[in-house]
Amino acid sequence: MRYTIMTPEEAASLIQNGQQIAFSGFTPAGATKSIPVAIAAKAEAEHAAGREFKIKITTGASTGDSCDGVLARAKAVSHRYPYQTNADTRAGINAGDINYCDFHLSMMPQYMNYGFMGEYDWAIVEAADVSDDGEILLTTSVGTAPTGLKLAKKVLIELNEYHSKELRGFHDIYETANPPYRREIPIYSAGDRIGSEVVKIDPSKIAGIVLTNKADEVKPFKASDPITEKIGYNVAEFLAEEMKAGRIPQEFLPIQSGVGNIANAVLGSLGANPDIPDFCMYSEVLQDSVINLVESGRIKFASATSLTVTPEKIQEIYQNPKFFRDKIILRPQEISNSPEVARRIGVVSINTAIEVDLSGNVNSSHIMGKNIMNGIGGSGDFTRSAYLSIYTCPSVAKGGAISAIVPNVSHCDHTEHSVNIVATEYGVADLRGKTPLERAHILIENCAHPDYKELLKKFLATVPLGHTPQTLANAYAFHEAFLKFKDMHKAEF
Ligand code: 0RQ
Repeated sequence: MRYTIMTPEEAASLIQNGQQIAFSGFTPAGATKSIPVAIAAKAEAEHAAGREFKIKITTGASTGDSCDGVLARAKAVSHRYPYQTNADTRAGINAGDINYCDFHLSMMPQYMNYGFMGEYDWAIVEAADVSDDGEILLTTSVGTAPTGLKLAKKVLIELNEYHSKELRGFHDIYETANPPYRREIPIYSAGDRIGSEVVKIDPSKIAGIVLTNKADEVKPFKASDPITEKIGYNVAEFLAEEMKAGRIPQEFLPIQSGVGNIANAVLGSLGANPDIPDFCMYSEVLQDSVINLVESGRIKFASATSLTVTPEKIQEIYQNPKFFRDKIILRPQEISNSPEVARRIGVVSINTAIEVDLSGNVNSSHIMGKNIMNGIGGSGDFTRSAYLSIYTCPSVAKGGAISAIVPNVSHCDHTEHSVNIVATEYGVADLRGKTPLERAHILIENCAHPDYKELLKKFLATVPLGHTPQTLANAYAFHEAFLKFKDMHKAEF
């Protein structure tokens, strides 16, 4: 190999205070796991010596604890874009120590390309293989890695032998030109391949390679519980009814599904519903449930930007690459999440809400209007362009002290104009074509927890006449009650 093999510490010694780095990784598949640990140690040593040391970080989405976690704990991060799920990073953001900016994930590579993010000193990327002429075989995610590799002045690679070289053929690397030269993205069905199997860069940019052997830090799923199972069942029944009514074609439509336990349960229910035909995914993240359904033949094809699966599942894929290679495609996130493609192929989007208000506005990212949870992720990329946009959530959080159906969302990610369907364990609210007041009644009747129905109706009774059932004086009465008494039941109007 023509490249310099180095230790993580030698790689970290190249990184300077204030530099901007594009790391690979998406929820947290394909994230680097050795160099960031060494950068964090360097930061701690620099701080101990009384010197400043912080870096700016862009990733595809969340990374694992060996990237986001260690760097946050070492206070080594000045800026972080665009989505995270790490508890220490979240705490750093909410304490004002880390400057965070939350983007629609499809926009991240584009903002990098447009120059909106400034210059990239480094791309630090995990690979399964690197050729002497600069062909890089990515691992379990694509995310923003191709863009980072293109834009960065210098590149460091973690060559991770945990990942099989059989991944060749899973990726479809395609980059869009910047306007005014951009053409359509020529994807007309979820399985269309339009790019190359590898990322190609100038090999002279590769400053070094660190050899590793580490699994992705994908957390195991919580066992599904009766509430997530009921939400999944409700969504699957609703989609089956839509098909019977002729509003979804007999061929069915590609599904996008968010991350987490609810999303996993919804997919399990779709797979188990005999009235739903075998289907495709045009999504951003593929979790364990998708792999199970690919194996059983219920999912015919799955397109995404990351394979966020547990070590057991990735080993199943590596043991049978031939079976999976023509059923799974990993794309850059501006392609996996492209609103243009989602609108064209008619994606049914299913994402998770933190809270939904009586008009149908959805908050996916903030707690009590103030603290970030994770970020908007790709939910907005799909919701706004979906054939049918669905939001799911349990009707209450924190043991019932918080109602997910509130008079007014404390932060708005997806407006009433883009949200079609809301499903909780109690039922489904179909908001299509309904007035704001009709939506309020349907959400209370079909989705709210029985303990909150009367309170929500009481709120509605206080609103003055107008197009939207809202009153500024009481809009946040539920949230105020939680902040004051730790219980939304104590809301007063
Ligand atoms: O808190 O962890 O302390 O128990 O939020 O909630 O119910 O376990 O659900 O893991 O699916 O996460 C929206 C955050 C849901 C996630 C969100 C608390 C609750 C719990 C987690 P604990 P659950 P999930 C694809 C699409 C945005 C991005 C997106 C998300 C914790 O799905 O980040 O959709 N989505 N991207 O107790 C206070 C409320 C609450 C609340 C829940 N109303 N108030 N706390 N919680 N509701 C993925 C990507 O784009 C990469």
